[in-house]
Amino acid sequence: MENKIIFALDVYDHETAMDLAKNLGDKVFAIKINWPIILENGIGIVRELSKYSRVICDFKLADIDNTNRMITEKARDYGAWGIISHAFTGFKSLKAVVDAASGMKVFSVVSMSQESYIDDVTDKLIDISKKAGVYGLVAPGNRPENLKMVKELSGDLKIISPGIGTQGGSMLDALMLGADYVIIGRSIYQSANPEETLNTIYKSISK
Ligand code: O7M
Repeated sequence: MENKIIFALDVYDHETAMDLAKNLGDKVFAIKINWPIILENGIGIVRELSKYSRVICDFKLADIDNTNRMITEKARDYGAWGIISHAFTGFKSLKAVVDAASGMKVFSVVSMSQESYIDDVTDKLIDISKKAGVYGLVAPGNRPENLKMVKELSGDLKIISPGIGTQGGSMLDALMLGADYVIIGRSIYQSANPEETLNTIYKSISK
């Protein structure tokens, strides 16, 4: 059960980030970074982290097509493996991400780990995600009904699931319900020994 974890590296500090990446990078499927680390360190951190793992830029793009395109091109130029976009801004915006990605994997958010207004339109968001040609969907690992519904409608798209550990979801349940990878942040990087925590998680899952 190796490499089913996407590690959410939501820290500010450069040294902490690089240490975590060096120690855990080859034991996870990818490292996901979000605005906190980029705002502190700049976009160059994508290239630095890419030495240790695939890097997914979780920018949750939610703008018009042109702005989405410009941001996607930057992530690609700095070596990101994947990028995450919202889908609720519509087909044109999402398609702009897919078109600009050229080789990067695009994931779209169709359901969140906390209740939100997109809950009402998850089926439509999956539909436009398919039409736009994304590689995968983001659906919550801590809301089984939502994840189940996304799995039923997802076809052959990959599913990545946050909400595990600190937010209450179980990795095993999420994988059983159809997640291809789970996204885990705090319960790893806030633990006393992140490497050991990761090993313990993998051991408990493989049983
Ligand atoms: O394990 P955590 O709770 O410390 O971190 C979860 C990560 O997943 C964190 O980076 C969030 O921004 C992200 N996330 C959610 O928690 N909920 C969502 O609905 C969606 C995401 C996400 O990754 O979207 C791509």
